[in-house]
Amino acid sequence: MSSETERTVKTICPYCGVGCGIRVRQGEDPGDVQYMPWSDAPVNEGSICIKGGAATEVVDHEDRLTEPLIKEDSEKQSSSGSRTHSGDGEFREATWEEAYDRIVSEMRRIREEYHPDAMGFFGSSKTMNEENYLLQKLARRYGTNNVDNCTRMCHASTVWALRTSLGAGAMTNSMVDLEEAADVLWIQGANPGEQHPIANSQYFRQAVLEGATVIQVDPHMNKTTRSFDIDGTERHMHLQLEPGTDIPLLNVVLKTLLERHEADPDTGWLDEAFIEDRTEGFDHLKETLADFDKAAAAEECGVPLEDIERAAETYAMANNAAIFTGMGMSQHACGVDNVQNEINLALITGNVGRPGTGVNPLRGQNNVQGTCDVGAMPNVLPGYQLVDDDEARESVEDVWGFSIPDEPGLTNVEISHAAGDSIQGLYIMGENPVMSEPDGNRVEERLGELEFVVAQDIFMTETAALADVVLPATTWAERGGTVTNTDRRVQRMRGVRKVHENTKHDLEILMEVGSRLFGEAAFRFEDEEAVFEELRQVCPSYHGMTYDALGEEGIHWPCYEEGQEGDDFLYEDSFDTENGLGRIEGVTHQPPKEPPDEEYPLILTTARLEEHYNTGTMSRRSPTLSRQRPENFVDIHPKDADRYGIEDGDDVRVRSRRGEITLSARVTEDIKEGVVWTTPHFADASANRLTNDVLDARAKIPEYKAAAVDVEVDIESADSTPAER
Ligand SMILES: Nc1nc2c(c(=O)[nH]1)N[C@H]1C(S)=C(S)[C@@H](COP(=O)(O)OP(=O)(O)OC[C@H]3O[C@@H](n4cnc5c(=O)[nH]c(N)nc54)[C@H](O)[C@@H]3O)O[C@H]1N2
Ligand SMILES: Nc1nc2c(c(=O)[nH]1)N[C@H]1C(S)=C(S)[C@@H](COP(=O)(O)OP(=O)(O)OC[C@H]3O[C@@H](n4cnc5c(=O)[nH]c(N)nc54)[C@H](O)[C@@H]3O)O[C@H]1N2
Ligand code: SF4
Ligand SMILES: [Mo]
Repeated sequence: MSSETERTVKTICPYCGVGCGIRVRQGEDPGDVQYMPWSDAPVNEGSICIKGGAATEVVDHEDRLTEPLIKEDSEKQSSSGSRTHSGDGEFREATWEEAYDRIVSEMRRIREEYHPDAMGFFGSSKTMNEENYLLQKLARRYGTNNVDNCTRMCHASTVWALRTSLGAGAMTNSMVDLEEAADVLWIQGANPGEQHPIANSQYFRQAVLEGATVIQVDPHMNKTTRSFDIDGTERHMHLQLEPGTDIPLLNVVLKTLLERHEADPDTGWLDEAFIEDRTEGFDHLKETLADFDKAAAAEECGVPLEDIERAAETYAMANNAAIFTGMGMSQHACGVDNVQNEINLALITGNVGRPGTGVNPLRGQNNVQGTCDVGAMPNVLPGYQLVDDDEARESVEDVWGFSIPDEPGLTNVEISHAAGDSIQGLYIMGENPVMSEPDGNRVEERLGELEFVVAQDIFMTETAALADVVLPATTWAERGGTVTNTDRRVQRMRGVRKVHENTKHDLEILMEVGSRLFGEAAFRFEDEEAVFEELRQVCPSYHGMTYDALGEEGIHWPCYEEGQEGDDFLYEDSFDTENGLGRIEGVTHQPPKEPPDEEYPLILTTARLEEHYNTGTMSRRSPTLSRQRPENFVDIHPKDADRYGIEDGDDVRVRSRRGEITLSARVTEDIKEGVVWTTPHFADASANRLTNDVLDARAKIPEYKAAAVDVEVDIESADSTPAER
């Protein structure tokens, strides 16, 4: 029975970047919020993965933050003039007035006592475009470009390579055109079967059923591998390489194609016309590979040379071949070069600028694409306009009415590392760096050195626990705005009523903080649509979009003029680089920065599970999701397990130079010998207690995918000696 208090809205799943449409129904009780399918949603047409279906479970969770919180001790010390460190003291409930007062006075103090660059701001890819737009505007009005978001830990390297070599830091193609046109899907360092399940089932698997071949390059066997074991088809190859050997593997591919072309120029191993007309740098690639030893490289990758050659031939012979690239490529100290080598492969074979081709990062969070698009990064303003480009900066200043600092700021990991030194205050909206950044022990220690931390979240996270002020935000289901999915589709979210009266929408909080700090003009908006109206003025690729035009289908960017439909694929006639050419550049092997040695003989790599999500703040609280996988585990190869006397299910201690965790062992041939594999989802055995915080020099992304570790049976929790077992 329906009543006036019941409401159903069409919105977007809050988990991954696929951007599936769902409906949310609210009953008479505000906490009664339920998932319902949206059968003609543009991306997923009603299909949903386990997370989408369970998304509403956390909206009315008993752990929700419902009131602002302030740390007592830090409050007292601060009013007495002595400096405190975040993490000290107990929380007490506070009014919003008190919380805002404290934020405004501390942010002012830090600016006066130090410098605007002593504050850092973390945007959130779990929140809307409008909210991140306002957060980065707030940072810049404060006087700093120290603003970043989780893309830094995610696809920063991919974005760097794509932007430099092709023009835009986003998928070159879209899921629809890939499914329709691609005959080879080259999936390297991505596990869409678990991380982008609807993209995998709805688009990739469909392409395979219609004849496409999949080449998967991953050290781990996973649900993606198994999803292409389709009866009667032999169209799946898995190149199970050693972590961190993607450059040599792709160099074997590139060299194979150069050799085939030289021996037989008519077969079309390379696309000579495309190379000639649309690219630069081909000679550099040839020089780089002139003395390259394929057999030695294949050995280093741990993959038979013939398999790599066969994969190369399959890719080159496709009419249309599409590359998908994920964290296995991006999260390395050589992340930019990893992706550059994929770009090299696509360019020399002419696989860009048509449906079913390209280099396609499957973006992670529901709104990581949008958070970057709207400028929540230290080097760019909305629309990827560089902060150090005078003309671009001035055009944004004209709309904003204040000046913007012209030097790029610090990235989020750099901000954490500088905490207590050049950084004294941090405003965190919807991120959990204590668990998500590498070398979590160091991050926790550094953040503890800060004088002032605000955390704006829906739950008390491991990071919020260190804050001086915690602000309770509403969840995705309770508010409206726009998000941008992995294939650049900007879609509207719509909310039902608030579950907890005293929580506030992220946008409302930012408007209030901005207005109190800097006066009403720049930070007061009627609603989220009014923010979007300003956003599209300063973000060229969103310029032609309006809430009305977005409707229920959304629009792919770029959309420069009202009425324009947006593009399914990019670069049909030229690239968005300065000279319009795609940039080829040969790259050489850069092994992981922390190689295994006698003390730490195994390589640890970390990745994700279908049932859990990033730092688990939501998925660990969802009964449906946490039931499937209640705790963390580590995959270890049977031969390694034998050597260490480990049996399946044993508790083991995994140690790196930075920390240790205890978790249960899963003895399995899914992983290569010499490699162990675990996840960052669980607070009590977080992978990031172990990971190495070395960064890619350009994109500043951490090397989450390779660190040296050792394992041992946890004697205390083992109930028998190895001999008895
Ligand atoms: N269920 C679920 N879905 C998610 C998320 C989640 O936490 N859970 N998170 C979202 C986010 S933020 C993101 S960024 C995306 C990430 O989605 P993916 O890019 O798929 O990320 P991962 O699972 O971290 O890593 C992908 C694969 O890289 C492999 N790998 C590890 N080391 C290497 C290597 O050196 N070389 C190669 N070639 N492969 C390697 C891993 O074994 C893994 O299978 O997923 C999004 N979707
Ligand atoms: N070892 C290892 N570590 C990794 C990775 C890896 O592969 N291996 N992957 C990295 C990647 S790709 C990423 S993207 C990062 C993710 O790193 P984070 O972004 O730090 O992780 P999340 O768990 O997604 O944190 C999102 C936060 O937003 C909060 N939140 C949710 N909804 C809302 C809302 O509406 N408003 C507000 N204000 N808050 C909200 C959640 O409760 C949570 O605290 O982790 C990185 N860390
Ligand atoms: S594939 Fe991603 S967006 Fe779609 S339902 Fe699953 S988690 Fe949500
Ligand atoms: Mo991510």
